[in-house]
Amino acid sequence: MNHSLKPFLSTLRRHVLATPPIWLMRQAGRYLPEYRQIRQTTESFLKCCYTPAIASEITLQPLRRFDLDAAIIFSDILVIPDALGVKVSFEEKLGPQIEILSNEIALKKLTWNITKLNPIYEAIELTAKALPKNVALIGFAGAPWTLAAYMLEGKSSEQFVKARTWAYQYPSGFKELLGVLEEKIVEHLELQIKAGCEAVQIFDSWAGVLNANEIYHWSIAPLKRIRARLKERYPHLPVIIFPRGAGVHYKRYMTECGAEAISIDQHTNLLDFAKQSDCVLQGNLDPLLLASFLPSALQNTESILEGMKGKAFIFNLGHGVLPFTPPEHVQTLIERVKRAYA
Ligand code: 1CP
Repeated sequence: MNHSLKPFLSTLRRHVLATPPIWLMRQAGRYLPEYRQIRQTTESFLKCCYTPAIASEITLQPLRRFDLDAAIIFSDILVIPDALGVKVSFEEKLGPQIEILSNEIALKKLTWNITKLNPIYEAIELTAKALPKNVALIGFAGAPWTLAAYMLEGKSSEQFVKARTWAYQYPSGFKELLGVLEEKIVEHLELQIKAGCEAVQIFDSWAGVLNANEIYHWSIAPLKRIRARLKERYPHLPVIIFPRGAGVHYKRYMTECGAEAISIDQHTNLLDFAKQSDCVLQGNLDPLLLASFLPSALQNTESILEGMKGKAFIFNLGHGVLPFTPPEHVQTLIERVKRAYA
């Protein structure tokens, strides 16, 4: 075993460590008062993402408080539509607002301005230099379906009815859109890796709204192609996929996509899944328990730790840290995981 590897990266190579590494999706963000303060004094959320010193500072904030094994660069999945010339804004309470691609003609008008994303790569370079030596840096992107869903719906939605309907109304346009996004995602991930990211995670946050046929063609197959393409240039760089809400289809992601690890949401039974899994798993404490009732969160944590003992496993939540989570709860959770099998 390579003892110089950071614990998070070692686990991604399937080494079983005495203590599982831990990081949390959305570990930087609104539950931290120091983040809220920067947001108040910066004109917009995107301005935070596109100012290297600010994005790097926000990425590092949770590491100053907590003993985490990885940092995820502070950015957003919607920077790709933004660099495609689509209007994207983030409104307090409403969440992201995206200019809708009305039809196939609008698709032809997309232009790709990768230079818009340069500040993100600069933020990665700054952060890589400043990280504690045992902490790994994660880059990320949204998956084609999740990005298409926002671009066709214009905002968040429970079922993404408009987006799915568009896909059937304009099948060739939809296929073309997924293809364009696939290209741009690969390019964005490669540039993040080049800038210093040591692993990448691909978020298919809305995989769960798709039916069995759609989930294969719109989510599993594109993720498989993206993973294969990253391997051509960066054969040893680990990829984590997060098909949130994939339920019974999780297994298929695991066997078909070729990713090193799969992140499991809180609706899937992690311990059952682990019995039939042969890749590294990440997850899956319910973020609501962490926010609302620490004793139950710790109980859930105990059973995860017990069930995943002896496996290559990364502790995380089933989805992002909720904005109303007390930072002390996060502190207690991390301390508990750090003495997992003591
Ligand atoms: O006003 C604010 O401060 C904006 C809140 C916020 C933050 C802190 C948004 C808007 N994005 C982010 C950062 C972010 N987004 C990170 C980096 C921080 C970290 O993880 O520590 C990451 C990895 C994301 C990824 C992201 N953005 C996803 C995938 C993960 C997931 O939550 O499923 C998605 C779906 C988005 C879209 C988005 N951006 C912002 C919000 C509130 C949302 C979700 C809206 C929705 O529910 O549809």
